[in-house]
Amino acid sequence: MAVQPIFSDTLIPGELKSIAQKVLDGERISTEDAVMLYKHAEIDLLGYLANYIKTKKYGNKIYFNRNFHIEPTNVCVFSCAFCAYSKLYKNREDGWELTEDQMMNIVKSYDGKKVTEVHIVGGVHPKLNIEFFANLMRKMKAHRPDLHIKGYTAVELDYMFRKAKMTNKEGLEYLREAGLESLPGGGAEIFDEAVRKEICDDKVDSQGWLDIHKAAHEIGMHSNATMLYGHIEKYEHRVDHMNRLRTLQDETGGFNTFIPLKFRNQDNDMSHINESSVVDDIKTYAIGRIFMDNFPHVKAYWPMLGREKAQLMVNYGVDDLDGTIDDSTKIYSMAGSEEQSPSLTTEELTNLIHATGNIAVERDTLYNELEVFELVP
Ligand code: V47
Ligand code: SF4
Repeated sequence: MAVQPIFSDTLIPGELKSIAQKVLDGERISTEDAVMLYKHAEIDLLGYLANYIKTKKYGNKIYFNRNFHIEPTNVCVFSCAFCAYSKLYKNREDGWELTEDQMMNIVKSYDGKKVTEVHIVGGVHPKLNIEFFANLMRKMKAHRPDLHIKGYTAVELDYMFRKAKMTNKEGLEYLREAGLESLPGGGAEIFDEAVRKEICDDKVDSQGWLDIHKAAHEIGMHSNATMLYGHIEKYEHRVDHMNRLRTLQDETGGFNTFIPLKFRNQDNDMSHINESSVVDDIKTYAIGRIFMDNFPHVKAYWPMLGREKAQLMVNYGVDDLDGTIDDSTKIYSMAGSEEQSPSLTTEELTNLIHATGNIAVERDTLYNELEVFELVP
């Protein structure tokens, strides 16, 4: 049954009203519509629409998982202008390269703990090859078969596969045999070629990123997709980025989650650029939910956004806050996030969700529901 128009002309100009009606009728909005929403819609309207979609899908559930990160190294052959993480940036001293034993000790430190996912992500070290990471994952799986390995951005994979002279499919199948189960969404940044040239010229290009995710989906692996926003890009570039992802998702259906990543400006070559306002953050999450109609989930990654803004985004279409993290990532603290030691116990994370008036639901990486934490009146 079609939803009746609820917006009066006096409150909302005609063009916005017809976009809003499309959303309420479950129709896809165009790229022009999305730019129009960015430029002219109030956040109240965006919140209403994004939450309408979110609530229709998931009611008042907000998902989280119990996870930790392993960051094998911050040595990186690339030189993204926004990166505060790479050791090679201005020859900073505080670099690390973890050995296989050190990484296995991290995994072992979770023995007996209820974590379901390890997220492996790091710099692109010239000496660490596909064989190294395959051996590492074999050992992890032998030690803890139930731990889902979500690992390696398309940037890391592209470099590994080229060095190993493997096609994307061959490389992914090889890593899957070793234990890799899904791909994180990093490295997408902004697909527009001119913007990409300015901010991360030397790593995998936009088509290369999309090709790796497509190859993963074709062999049955799921993945996520990020968008780094709030730097030199324009609204049109964000919409183009989302459109390239939406188009691939129409073809493969392999993406789980869209994750807008707010650019943080500390200690990198783009520090002169102001960070986005909270209004812009809200618009980006809400329009992400509205435009990406074939993406099941929209995630506010709290270590980057900060826990209070992540709570706010739950009212703007977000249904997932990622995980407990356990102080195991440095990417955002080094770039200036207010979360300097990101770690939440399950109780803290469920309390944070309950405080927004929603039910907290623990999920695994593929969004199977594991436990429901009801609101206590
Ligand atoms: O690709 C780097 C971003 C990403 C900065 O798939 C920055 O579940 C903001 O993709 N300001 C890597 N962002 C992390 C990532 C991720 C994180 C959490 C969950 C998932 C998932 C994926 O971090 C990079 C880049 O876009 N990044 N520097 C910065 N200064
Ligand atoms: Fe390397 Fe990733 Fe930093 Fe780019 S964002 S320099 S690929 S660690």
